Amino acid sequence: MEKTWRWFGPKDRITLPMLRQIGVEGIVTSLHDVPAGEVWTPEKVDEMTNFIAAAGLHWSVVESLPVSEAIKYGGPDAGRLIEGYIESLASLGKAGVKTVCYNFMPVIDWIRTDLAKPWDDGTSSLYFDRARFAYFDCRILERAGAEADYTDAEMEAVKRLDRTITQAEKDDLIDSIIVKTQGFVHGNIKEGDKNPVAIFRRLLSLYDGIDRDALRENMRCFLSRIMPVCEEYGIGMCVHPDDPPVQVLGLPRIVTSAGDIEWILRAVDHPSNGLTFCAGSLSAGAHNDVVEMARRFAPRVKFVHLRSTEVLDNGNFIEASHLAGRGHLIELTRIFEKQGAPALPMRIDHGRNMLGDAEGGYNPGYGFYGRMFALAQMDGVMATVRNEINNDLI
Ligand code: DNO
Repeated sequence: MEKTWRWFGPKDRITLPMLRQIGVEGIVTSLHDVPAGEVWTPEKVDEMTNFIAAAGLHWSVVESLPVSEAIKYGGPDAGRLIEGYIESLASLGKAGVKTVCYNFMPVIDWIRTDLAKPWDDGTSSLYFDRARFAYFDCRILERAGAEADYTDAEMEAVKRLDRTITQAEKDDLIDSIIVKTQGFVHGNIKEGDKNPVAIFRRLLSLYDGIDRDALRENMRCFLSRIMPVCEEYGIGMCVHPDDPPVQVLGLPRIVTSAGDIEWILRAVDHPSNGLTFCAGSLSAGAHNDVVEMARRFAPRVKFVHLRSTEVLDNGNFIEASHLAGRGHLIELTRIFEKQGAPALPMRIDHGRNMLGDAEGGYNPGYGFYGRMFALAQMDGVMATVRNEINNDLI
């Protein structure tokens, strides 16, 4: 696999020369200053390509070229927005940037309730706590019918939390769930937005009446329309699984399981319609056997996110060490290394906060030392696996 790194553009405190020093080979980025839904012009794309090339690296993967909400819920603007998406893909194709990661999650991208859950060793990591999420849904968002989506034990925990939670803790929960994790991934809500809960409620209402089938149809339509430009430039689209891979907040989610992925790959059965194998997202669902899924979908995988989780008995999940947990990254490395050339781009996803990462002002999950540490671990795994392959040991 090619060692890539998610870099947030020229304003990122982690610079390209720093990345070269730690062995990064390719860059994963987006045009973070272009608002979601606007066309990526050839000039803007070239500017980024040249900036990266000047540092002796190359733009390996786009993460993400965001899909506007109206495309997902099938609003009146969908046709025009898909045309714009096609233009952006053409700009990328002309510049030779040919792997494009995107997701099809309605309203909210990845979800965590805690951004710095302490570990015994003094580091911290992201965490998802079902009871705290239920609290947000039932008592802060006050979504109609929300209680029905949670177990009795979870609702008991919500009542207990209600007796002790302070306003500051509520604000922190809102911030973690719908603000801090969203803005930097081209999400709907950004830091500084006034009354994020009200904005969020309005966004949820756009999906009234849109169920899984309707969302699937809109995805099929989107993919069918963009395949010709992908074919023309040899672009591989790779959908990112839903994180966590479950239904949330009454919204349909359609990239949660092997069955969902199979549906997408068959709905538009074209080699350009592929998958981002995010082991972290997939492993957070106890229903997913990540190794089996990697074997099954490997031929259509175009990009790999190396991250692992541990799911607890109550369904909560924590980001595990990259060498442990349900992600089984060592086995995945064997599967993806055996694919041979061209090397699949992989990036370390979400490191632990360590050695000052927590105070570094980084986007949640994207500190420097934690990711560098995990990259070194996985680099060692990759070297070991390549040695096994080259010497016919596996
Ligand atoms: C979070 C990420 C996701 C991912 C997008 C891809 O850390 O894994 O936000 O980048 O969903 O579109």
